[in-house]
Amino acid sequence: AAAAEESASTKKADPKASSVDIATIQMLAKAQRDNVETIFDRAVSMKPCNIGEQGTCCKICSQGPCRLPLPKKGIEGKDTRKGLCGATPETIAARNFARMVAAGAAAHSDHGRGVAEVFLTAARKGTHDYGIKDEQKLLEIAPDFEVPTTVIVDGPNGEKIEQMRDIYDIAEEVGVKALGQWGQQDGEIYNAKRAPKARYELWRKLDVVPRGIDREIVEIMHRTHMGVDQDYHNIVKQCTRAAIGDGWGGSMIATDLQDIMFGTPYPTQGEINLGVLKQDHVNIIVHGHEPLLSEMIVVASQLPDMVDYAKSKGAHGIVLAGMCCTANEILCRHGLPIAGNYLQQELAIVTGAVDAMVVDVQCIMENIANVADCYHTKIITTNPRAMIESGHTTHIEFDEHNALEDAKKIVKTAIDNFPNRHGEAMIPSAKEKMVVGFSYEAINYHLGGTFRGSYWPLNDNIINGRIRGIGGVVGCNNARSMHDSAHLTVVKELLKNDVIVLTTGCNAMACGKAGLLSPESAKVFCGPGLAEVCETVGIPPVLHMGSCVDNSRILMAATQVVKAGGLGKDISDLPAAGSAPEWMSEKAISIGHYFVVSGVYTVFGVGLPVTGAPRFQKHLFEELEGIYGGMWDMIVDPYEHAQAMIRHIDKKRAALGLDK
Ligand code: XCC
Repeated sequence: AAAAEESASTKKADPKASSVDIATIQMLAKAQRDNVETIFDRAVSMKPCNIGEQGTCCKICSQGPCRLPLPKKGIEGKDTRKGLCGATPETIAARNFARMVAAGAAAHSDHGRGVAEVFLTAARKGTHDYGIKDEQKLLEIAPDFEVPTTVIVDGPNGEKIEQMRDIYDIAEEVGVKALGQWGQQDGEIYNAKRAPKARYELWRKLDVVPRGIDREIVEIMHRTHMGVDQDYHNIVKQCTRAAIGDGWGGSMIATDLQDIMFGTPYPTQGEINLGVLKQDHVNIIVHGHEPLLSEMIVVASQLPDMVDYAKSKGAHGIVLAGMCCTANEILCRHGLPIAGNYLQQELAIVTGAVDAMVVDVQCIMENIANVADCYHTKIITTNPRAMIESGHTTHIEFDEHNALEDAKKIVKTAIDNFPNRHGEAMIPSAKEKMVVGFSYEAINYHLGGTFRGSYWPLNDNIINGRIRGIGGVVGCNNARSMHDSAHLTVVKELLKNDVIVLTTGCNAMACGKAGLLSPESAKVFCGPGLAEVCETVGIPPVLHMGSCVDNSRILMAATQVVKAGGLGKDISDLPAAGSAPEWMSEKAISIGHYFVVSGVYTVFGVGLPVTGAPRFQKHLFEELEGIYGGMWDMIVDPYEHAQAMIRHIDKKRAALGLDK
């Protein structure tokens, strides 16, 4: 057994078969030369569990785990599989699915809660480090929270005058009401009404408008406890409440309040890939998700005394680069470089050039501590929710009330580590330029105030067929799937067929590395209609809208398209489809579900843990269309995946009477 273990752990991934990204291939080869094991190697040594993959392993009580794989010869006649308590494969798979929605919604929403708390502190002027940067956005969202922006006062002659309220008073009231959305027990979350009227009314009719963000997540945990909800339709209904509470609730509040505090993204230039690191600079990578931390590290790393301190240690300056969604946050707001997406986190350390990797929450692989141990990199954890049990990480807790000072301490720790590099680092030369920062406000602005404006009439171009439809392609990397490959195949196939792509998360980074986020790429990759539109307006054919909580921007963009008119009354009428070709995290499941119940046909790659429960799968993949107008699908082959999206787009075009 020991020998088998030995040989399993010494299996190595083939770098060229692991990624389409040259920097990743080079660093994976270096890791292997350096005898450093990465996720790519473990993926070839460890095979996933077949029953878990099907979604039919139940371990919610201690009488199991009950394992209900599909019989090899398929189901003949009645499906008699059941767990000890009698749970059907449908109940088991639906409960497992629901728990993924709960975890995903919890992750995004807890992020949003943290933002709302800091926002409220800033509104009450309880911190010097955060303030109100985008007043316009605050004024735009205040009415959604039923917060008045003006007040009526008596004029000098007794007449009534309408006056603007103090911006910090408005902010405080918005902050209190936003924060209240988590603990609300009854009624409806405010943002549900932001959806197109038809969608909101459908949700009301179906009784799925979330009462409060936390409540719906807790209720999933209760319903999926042993012996509670045993009807997969009813379990999915609760998934719907929690997922809407994520997309239109916690995530949307996170996006909005971050924009107000740190600025709403507008198109800006940036650079991506491991080539952004510099040999003669202190390199700091901020990795994770919450911009509360990274925004302050941006400020701290640019302070003259910090730069001077770096120089005193022999460096020429400081490079601050991002990884995962933290990267998207600081890229879209400040144009700061991105080192890479999820599967590149270990490899950034393998360069030997990263003096500190600063992490907060989500998508942080535990193995970065082991990899860092082989080089000089300091892993700095910062969030009390996310520590790594290792002798080799440093915890510098980030307290928002003392934000800048904490950030300076973190930057100083990185600088102090610069002289400890083990000789010459090896930094790949690959890096790519990109244009990013397409918030829906930015898109609106570029359209001259409306999607049907004269500058960039998106709706008109969809109606006249130059643009065939809209694809939202988002989500993670997955070590079970060649790094970035499915992302790029899906996106390129959509572009070739005149489908404009909105992107966030690790897909956005894959597109950036492949040059798809530059306006020049339109003439190389797009069909003639889309190329013409992109060239006229000067935009890339793939619009980078931000991080994964910013999928809420895609919901709002879709809503704006509906409201601009000419393409039906609801999101489900639009010639649009969603995709996550390389998903891996539970957050992706919550995102997928809120897109589906917002009316979007949503295709996942890699695999979905529902295949062992055929009736549950049918409910998600077919029956939901009759209820919500959107449904799930899973297609591993990326070409077929894109073709299915295009077929759906064409179906919607036909229903709208276009292309006649
Ligand atoms: Fe997935 Fe969200 Fe993480 Fe990238 S970073 S791996 S969740 S796409 Ni957001």
